Amino acid sequence: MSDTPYTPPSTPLLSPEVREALAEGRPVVALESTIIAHGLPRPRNLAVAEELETLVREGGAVPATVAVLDGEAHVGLAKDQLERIAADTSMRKLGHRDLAPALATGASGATTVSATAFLAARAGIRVFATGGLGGVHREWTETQDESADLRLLARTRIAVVCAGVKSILDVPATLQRLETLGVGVLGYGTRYFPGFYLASSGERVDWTVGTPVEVAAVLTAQDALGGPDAALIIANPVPEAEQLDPELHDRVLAEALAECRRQGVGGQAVTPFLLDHLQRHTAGASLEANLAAVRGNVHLAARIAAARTAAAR
Ligand code: PSU
Ligand code: MN
Repeated sequence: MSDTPYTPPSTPLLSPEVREALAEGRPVVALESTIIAHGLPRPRNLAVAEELETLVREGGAVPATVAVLDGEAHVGLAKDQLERIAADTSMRKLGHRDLAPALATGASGATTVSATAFLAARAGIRVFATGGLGGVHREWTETQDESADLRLLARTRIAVVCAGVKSILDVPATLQRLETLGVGVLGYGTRYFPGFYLASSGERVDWTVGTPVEVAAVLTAQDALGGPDAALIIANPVPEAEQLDPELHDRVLAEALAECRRQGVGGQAVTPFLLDHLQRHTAGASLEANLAAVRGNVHLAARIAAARTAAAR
């Protein structure tokens, strides 16, 4: 870094399409990029990234994929920018605490749920779709590994459509932490919290909704209350027909956790390591379940965003 004073860019940069849609009060859905750069194998990741944007459009909203490129935070990517995120193996993984150093040093990276939610909310986007949130890891008592996603969501008013939290985590502990942090959780068409690769984690949720209009009403109520400035999680299960076989899931996950411990993988590398291990040891079946979940979430998020803007008119 040089001695010249740092001049902040007007951040984040909105793509022309996203800027226009927001200015006109049209529905917009934020998408994260870590799943593209670090959660899915190349070259399939690019096809998926493009498919997710198409699904948002089919659901009646404008997609806004978020990433940092050459020190600029982008909300809404052009085709070549999306291609770069998918192809460039040097893309970093950026949580919200990494944004300032990335901007100041001209770095490029994919944004996690925490960085994406932060930038999207700052841009004025109210709905965000992802696969599974980060959370409290199973080894928490030894490592204190808890995803930065949770605390950021505790102070960001955005609706996050997800298939629960990744099943590699301690799900009951994560739900407990969400309660402590005051983050609302709605089951979409279910009384159980989804299990990411599995339709159910076996844990109950307190609130169940059944339509995008009902979700939009909760967002409206949150706005009318003037708070809390916390996220609302819309937990949308993967269809049972597309879930991973639960026995296969439990067996391979146990192996993945043991291997992670044996190799001493830590910090930011833990989540990509576990997801990759599951993919390889289920012959890709975990990948298909992951994708089915993400597709469903993205499509539902678009319908929620559309219902919300329709209600505002
Ligand atoms: N969901 C997926 N695949 C992923 C992730 C989520 O289906 O790769 C990413 C998200 O970006 C999430 C991150 O924010 O994993 C959590 O990483 P960590 O546990 O290091 O905070
Ligand atoms: Mn972590």
